[in-house]
Amino acid sequence: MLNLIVATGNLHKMEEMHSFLDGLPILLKSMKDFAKFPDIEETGQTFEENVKIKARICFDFFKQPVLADDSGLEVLALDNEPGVYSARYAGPGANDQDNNRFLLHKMKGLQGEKRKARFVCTLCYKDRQIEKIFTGTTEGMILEEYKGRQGFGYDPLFYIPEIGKTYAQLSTEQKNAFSHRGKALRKLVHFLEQKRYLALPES
Ligand code: ITT
Repeated sequence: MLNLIVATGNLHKMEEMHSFLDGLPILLKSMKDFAKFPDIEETGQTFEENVKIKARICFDFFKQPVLADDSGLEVLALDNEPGVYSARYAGPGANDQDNNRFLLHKMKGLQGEKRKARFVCTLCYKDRQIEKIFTGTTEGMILEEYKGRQGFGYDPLFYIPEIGKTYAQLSTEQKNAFSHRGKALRKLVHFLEQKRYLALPES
């Protein structure tokens, strides 16, 4: 069994990871399951810089294998905003609703192709020997109105033309099948299997 501490305070990310990794020999805990956990400041300019900061601080604190996730939305017509600022787009302390409203405001008047966006998820697995990055992206469009009630963050505005639904109209399992996070997690699992970290005990 691989014991993995996830360097996140975002319970929605945890739920998606739990659902994706269900049935594999991985015991997943959020760092917030522990009485003490490190305070992490995301000072990077890119998803990759930030995910490494999270993984390194968490690994140095717990000295156990860790997984970190840095993710966000990039809108083409907004020069890839909100990007690494996705969690705090409307300002410090902003919640999902504030951020969605602010995004709609910034995109007012933009039509058609100008509403193209993509979600990016960068994961970092780190243990004593290995530090490895996995990235997944999903292309979509930003709607002018909310659709769906599931998920979190920008999910009700992120529409995937391929399936005619927003992320928020999908169950966790369905979202994982299409999402940026699901794609990055698939690469992580493939890597861990190749390294035989997920080898089942011989019977
Ligand atoms: P941790 O740093 O503790 O993991 P966080 O929510 O602050 O949690 P990030 O810094 O990676 O995480 O910011 C990610 C933000 O991007 C998140 O708060 C959402 O606003 C957005 N986001 C990322 N993945 C998303 C998804 O699957 N659906 C909707 N919004 C998402």
